[in-house]
Amino acid sequence: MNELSKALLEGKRNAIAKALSIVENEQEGARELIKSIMNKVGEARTIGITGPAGAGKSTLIDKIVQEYRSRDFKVAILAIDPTSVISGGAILGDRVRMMQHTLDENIFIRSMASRGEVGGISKAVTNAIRVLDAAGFRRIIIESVGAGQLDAGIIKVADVVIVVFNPQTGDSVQAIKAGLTEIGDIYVVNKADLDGAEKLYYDIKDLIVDKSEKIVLKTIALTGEGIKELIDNIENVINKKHSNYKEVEKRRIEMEIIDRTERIVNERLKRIIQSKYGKYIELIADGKMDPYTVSEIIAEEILR
Ligand SMILES: Nc1nc2c(ncn2[C@@H]2O[C@H](COP(=O)(O)OP(=O)(O)O)[C@@H](O)[C@H]2O)c(=O)[nH]1
Ligand SMILES: [Mg+2]
Repeated sequence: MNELSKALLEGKRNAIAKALSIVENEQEGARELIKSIMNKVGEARTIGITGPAGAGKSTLIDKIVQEYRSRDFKVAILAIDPTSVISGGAILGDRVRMMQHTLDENIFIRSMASRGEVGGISKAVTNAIRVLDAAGFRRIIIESVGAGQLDAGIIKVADVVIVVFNPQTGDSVQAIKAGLTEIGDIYVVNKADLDGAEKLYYDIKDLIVDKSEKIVLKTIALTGEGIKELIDNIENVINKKHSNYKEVEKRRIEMEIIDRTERIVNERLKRIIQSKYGKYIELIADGKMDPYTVSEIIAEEILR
């Protein structure tokens, strides 16, 4: 085990930051790092928070972090920036930003650029979670804006998914469009202090798919109202999944391995076809063979 892994396991902040950069950019050393911490992970649980911009996710996360700290959890936040241009600070709530500058060793905040690539970001987030897990963080909050496909990739790595709405912007209609009513374990109608919150609450209850398992709550992130109940519900979901957590984890690892293997194989495949199968390409171009047959022949030969 090298210096970096050691310092990471001790929870040293600069080591955490460095390790996150390495895995985020798949830099040299990423493999060694992950390899050296794989037997030190498995305790952290992840909470994905998504929903339209302006719903109050960052404000809510400020309060969630405070509540978790009062329950003595080490908490980390990964803020996924879908545009990748805004700096990290801009998408985080004020309180969290302030907390980052306090000396609380038990809070760690990081923003990650998504670069608009679904596979890339889920891989980076998966490894970032491992890094934070190894550093001793037990709850990891992932904030991302509810933006369709990209979001779905991020959500797959979360143990609990929270979808946040607010009554100001006709969220219920937007929610269906973005598929947000399918992915949550917990739905939060935030800004319950504003007009329309009650109506939105019932709308969401109607809209969500698979109602039996779903929880709908109201919060006022500004004042912290409803936060304790929210955390209680998050912990309930975590405990329910906990009994067969290994199975949950195995399914995720399976997806991760398929994704990584696919990439390696695709790269090789391209080169093999370009170097070895030019004759078939010509035959197709000359109208002497068809692409279906050629692809099957090539696949048979390569996989044999
Ligand atoms: N009235 C009211 N405003 C809120 C509440 N929660 C957040 N806001 C405000 O909504 C705006 C967007 O909040 P933010 O947390 O940045 O939303 P995000 O884009 O989902 O992260 C900010 O001006 C917040 O102060 C709430 O419970 N009630
Ligand atoms: Mg935000």
